[in-house]
Amino acid sequence: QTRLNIDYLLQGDLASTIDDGSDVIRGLTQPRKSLPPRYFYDDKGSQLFEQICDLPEYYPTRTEASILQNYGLEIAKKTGLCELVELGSGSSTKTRFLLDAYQAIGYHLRYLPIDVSGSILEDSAKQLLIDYPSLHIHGLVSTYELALQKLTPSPLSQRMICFLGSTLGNFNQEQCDLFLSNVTSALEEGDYFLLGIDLQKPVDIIEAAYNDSQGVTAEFNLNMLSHLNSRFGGNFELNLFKHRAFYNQDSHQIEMRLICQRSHQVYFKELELSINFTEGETILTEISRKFNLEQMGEYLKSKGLTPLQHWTDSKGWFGLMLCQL
Ligand code: AVJ
Repeated sequence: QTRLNIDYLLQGDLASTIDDGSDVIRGLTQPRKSLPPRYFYDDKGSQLFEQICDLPEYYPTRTEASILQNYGLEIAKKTGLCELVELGSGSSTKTRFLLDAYQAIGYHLRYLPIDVSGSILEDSAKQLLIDYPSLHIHGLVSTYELALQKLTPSPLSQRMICFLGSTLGNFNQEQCDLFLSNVTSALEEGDYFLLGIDLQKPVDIIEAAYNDSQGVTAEFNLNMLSHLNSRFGGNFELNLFKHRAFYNQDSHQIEMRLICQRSHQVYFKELELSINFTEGETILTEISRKFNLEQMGEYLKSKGLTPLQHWTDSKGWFGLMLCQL
């Protein structure tokens, strides 16, 4: 029995209905243009995101990592042996604190990392095999939606779906509702959901995290355009757009945009699509909502996920919530 399997769900027939660019067409033909954040994460974009995680201004990753390091064992003891499913696993760096904890108790884990970027998933899975000799890995290169549909019931143990890094913050309320119903469909009664959320805090701290002094976040934002160029035969010129991120205090969310610097047209060969841009027009590429632990607890409960316990850091900047179906 091999310890590593990777399925490429974005290459099959089923994938053609969700990876056909219809979301790009929809986003760019609206009066207020937007693009789905998942297009940040081609191989280059995943690398840039790793760089973001190390930036001095970008507090979420290291804050969440410290919580996982401090309370990983508590979580592992609480859930017992689990099959670990991780949505948006990326480099799986923070997840190692959980793997360490389960390993310390002596559990032989099955880990299912799910990510849209194949190269980062392959690289990190291979390294995990070396570092965790008893680990079995079944990776899925997939969107969350497709992966959650494809998950078969976990036969031998309970399952825990992990959604770290506050990626839930990328979803608006409607997308959040849909996402959580997909999550609960992939769980059975007694299974767990581990959620990491970035919490509300002073604006200057949040805005600095998305406007770093080295310009990595700007590069990450603009890279979505080169990804779309290569994926759909587009001719976006990156120097015709500028990065902007600001915190909307009414809706408690970072709004990240690309601002068009002069009027021009962009063409996507593979979509047979032309889009006009005017000077000053913006594309919304990401919202990153900042949450409140209590409200999130109520919301999760209303979705059938019972909050069991939550953990935070000394500043109360980031929250980790363990829920049970
Ligand atoms: C991976 C979605 C949690 O919203 O903070 C980082 C992505 N965007 N810098 C976030 C991101 C700009 C990140 N998430």
